[in-house]
Amino acid sequence: RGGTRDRKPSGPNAGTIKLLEEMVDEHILSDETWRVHSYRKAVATLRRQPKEIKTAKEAAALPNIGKSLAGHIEEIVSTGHFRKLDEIRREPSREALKIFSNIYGVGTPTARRWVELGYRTLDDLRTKAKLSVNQQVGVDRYDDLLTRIPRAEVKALGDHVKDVAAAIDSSVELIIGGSYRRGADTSGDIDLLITKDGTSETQELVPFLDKLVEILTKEEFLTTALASHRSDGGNKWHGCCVLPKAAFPGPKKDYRPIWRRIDFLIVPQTQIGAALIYFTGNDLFNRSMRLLARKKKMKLSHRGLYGPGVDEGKDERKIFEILGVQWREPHERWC
Ligand code: DCP
Ligand code: MG
Ligand code: MN
Repeated sequence: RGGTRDRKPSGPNAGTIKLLEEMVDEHILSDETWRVHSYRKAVATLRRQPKEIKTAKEAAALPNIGKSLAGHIEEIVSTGHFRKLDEIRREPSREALKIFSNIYGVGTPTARRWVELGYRTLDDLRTKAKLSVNQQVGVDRYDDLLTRIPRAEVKALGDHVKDVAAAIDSSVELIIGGSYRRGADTSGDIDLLITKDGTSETQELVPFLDKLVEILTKEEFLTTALASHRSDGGNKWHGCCVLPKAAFPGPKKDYRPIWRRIDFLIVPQTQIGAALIYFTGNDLFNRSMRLLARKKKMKLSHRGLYGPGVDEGKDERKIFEILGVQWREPHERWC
């Protein structure tokens, strides 16, 4: 979201790549899927070039760069500008489309519909639009939910939940997954996996999750629950939380009560290995692991790895082994 990238542009073509990637974001907003793909492929090619690509001719000779894109590359290098990008950005209502599509729980189709209905500001949405519960939170907490969470705060939030959890049931284990487990400096949200020794059914952990949410809500750590469209059978809880001032990992004068997105996921111990793989990601890494499983006539899900004579959910390392993939530490799973 918000045009975040895996890697900052670098190398001899960094300037060109930066503008092409900005155009990718504009094409995503306009739903120009085909252009999104062709620009991304061109960027990947440019990243691999050891020298600066200056002319359309040079560019067109490279793989995955067509004639018109090659022309744009020459324009960017020779003028420092990308006219088509400037034009798109000057379109009236472009700004509104950008703001709306950055709202938590709002996709580009909804953003576009609102723009077509004549809405231009968050205030327009507050007063005129029909908002779902999630969208209401997204609008009310627009800035909070767009702010990345520093690693130290993810840890502090996780530690707080762990303290409360231990008071309910000391044998329950909580693991922070997602981008935090991959070692990210900042995260978009907090993904907490909850498991317990000796459990084999999700149901066994439901009362614990209920209790945890109840207490954390009562003490106003959890500020709202959010509806989810991809929850299967009450094993997940989505919502927002706020770090208590006492737990703030910096000078207290810098403390602001910022709403953060938090996800809880209960996992029986028999599935924790597969769940850890899934909820550590990233999504591209997951996709390639699932693809590999299918190639080997197996099926990998967040519950386990299954196939003829194969049924492994508990052990993360064993799943790698059975798939024949060399073990990768979580911080090596960015793709
Ligand atoms: N995931 C996935 N496919 C999706 C969504 C999620 O495989 N479409 C998996 C991989 C993610 C994990 O779930 O790493 C957690 O999802 P998040 O959306 O929280 O993503 P991250 O934690 O990786 O990044 P962020 O820092 O933005 O939260
Ligand atoms: Mg996350
Ligand atoms: Mn998440």
